[in-house]
Amino acid sequence: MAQATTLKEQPKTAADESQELTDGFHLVIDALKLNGLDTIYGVPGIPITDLGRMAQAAGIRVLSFRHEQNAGYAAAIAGFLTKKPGVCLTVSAPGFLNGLTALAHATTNCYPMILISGSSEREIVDLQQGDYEEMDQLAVAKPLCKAAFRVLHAADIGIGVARAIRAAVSGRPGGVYLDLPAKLFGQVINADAGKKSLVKVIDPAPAHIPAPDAVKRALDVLASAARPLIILGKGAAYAQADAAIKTLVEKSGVPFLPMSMAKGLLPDTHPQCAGAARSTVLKDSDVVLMIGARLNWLLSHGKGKNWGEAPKKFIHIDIEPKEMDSNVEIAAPLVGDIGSCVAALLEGMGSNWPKPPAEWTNTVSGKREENIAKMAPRLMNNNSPMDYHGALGALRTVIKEQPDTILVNEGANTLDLARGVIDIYKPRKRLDVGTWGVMGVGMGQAIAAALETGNRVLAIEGDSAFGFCGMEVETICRYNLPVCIVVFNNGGIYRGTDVNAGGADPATTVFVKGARYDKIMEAFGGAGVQAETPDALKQAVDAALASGKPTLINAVIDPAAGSESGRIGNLNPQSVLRKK
Ligand SMILES: Cc1ncc(C[n+]2csc(CCOP(=O)(O)OP(=O)(O)O)c2C)c(N)n1
Ligand SMILES: [Mg+2]
Repeated sequence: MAQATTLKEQPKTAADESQELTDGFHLVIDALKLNGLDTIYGVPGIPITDLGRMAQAAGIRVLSFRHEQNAGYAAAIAGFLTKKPGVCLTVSAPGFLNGLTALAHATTNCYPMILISGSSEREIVDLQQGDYEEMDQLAVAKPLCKAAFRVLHAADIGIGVARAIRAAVSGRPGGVYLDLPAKLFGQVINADAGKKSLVKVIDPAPAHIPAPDAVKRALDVLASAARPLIILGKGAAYAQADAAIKTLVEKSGVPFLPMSMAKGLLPDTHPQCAGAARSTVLKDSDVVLMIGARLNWLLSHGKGKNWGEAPKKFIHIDIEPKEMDSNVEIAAPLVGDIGSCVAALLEGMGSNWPKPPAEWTNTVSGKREENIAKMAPRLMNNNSPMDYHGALGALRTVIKEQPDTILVNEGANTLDLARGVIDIYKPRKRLDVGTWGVMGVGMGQAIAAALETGNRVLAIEGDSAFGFCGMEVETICRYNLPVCIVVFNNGGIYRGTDVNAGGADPATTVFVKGARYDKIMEAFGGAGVQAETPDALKQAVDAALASGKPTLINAVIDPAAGSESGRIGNLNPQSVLRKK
């Protein structure tokens, strides 16, 4: 390892130094650039303010947020959208902790992300002598991410960044922590040695080719099905194997059910889409091919009453072997990357793969048409104040007319109902709360989506959800991003009608009545609109998307329209002592 020293120990002239020396700041920037990491989301402060400035000067896009958590969510979703690790940069202790929720969220959702955080003096931190923002950040991060590294010598920055990148994107992607102590940035080494120390990560996410006998087993199980089903998860969306997945679904003729963020891999209006017949296909299918979806709580763990009495056989495609049998027996595990697995299945299917029995596919499409017809009139109401269906009916038309728009969505009723109502037509055009159902991802995701794709963004936000990240409207205005936010303002969490049973304080789930979220956007030079009917809402969103100007629409929703916890009220524990 090259000897690292500080600048003042070098008996050289300034001219010599600038020609021959480099330092920790520049090596971090060079290492990121060498690996194509050209965007940083973060919040400046000691010890990383100059790193951000220098990175910006070196041509890296450095987006400054108002809170690290939002910067972290931006980095996480940038990872999902690009298959490159999204980078979040934070200051020590409190900034680091603010970013950590997003890192854990990235890991849970299998998004590649690197949280780079400055940290305080190791010697003082480890002796617990009370340094500025003292914290053993590496130890704190470790259990919450896929991998965690610390770099102590400038000559190791290249390797440290390379390890972080490979850990984030290879195998099952996830969050990686990279700890850079303040002292590292000023460490000086010979520029030539510095250059040689950088590592370009070759083939950061190597293909995992599935074993031929596993492919054959999977196809045998699929061929044996009378009532097959394909479930597409957000892993399938992440894989960017869109054409192969579409071919597999269409060639097999099997009904498919997209998980929330897999919507649009094939259009929700595709004749094989079983989104509107979810309960039927879960209950009555006999063979289920899972592609990049996990049998976690979102799929009732693959058992119980939602899955019906009929015995199931699962074929499971996942890059992580440990995922197999996590909840139920997997009849045909297919371990590999999704692109390789789908390609292998397609090859094995040959050219005349039999379609599933018409009795099954007709049952599924019959149910789907019935449910769509049932919902249709509710989506066309023009009530004021609006209910969810009226407002979402208008927004559904917006996405139908402008399917390249990226939809960001969070809330409870605002999330669950929008997921069902709004059809998505293209891959990776719906971004939401993910596996944890976390509130506050909206603005970070909207910012990263606009930045990474150049597309228009429509963020549909519950008023509570928006409150977790609302200050980033300033960020949206500052970078002049084409983001239109619609706040579904029902005056509360789930509903705005709750009453405190014990005193004068407001109930725990209600907010200020008649709040004007649109004024927040106006404060920073964006457009603010109050919309009281679905027609007015549609008009305002159309105008916002046409102008590309940051816009916030306060959509007035009937406070009594929602239900407790949206669609997952059953998860609330109940007191046996309280009659509801
Ligand atoms: C970080 C975090 N904190 C708290 C929650 C609990 N929670 C679930 S949904 C929700 C807000 C729902 O209200 P809103 O966004 O206004 O949607 P609505 O149902 O009113 O349309 C909250 C606080 C959560 N999911 N994530
Ligand atoms: Mg609400």
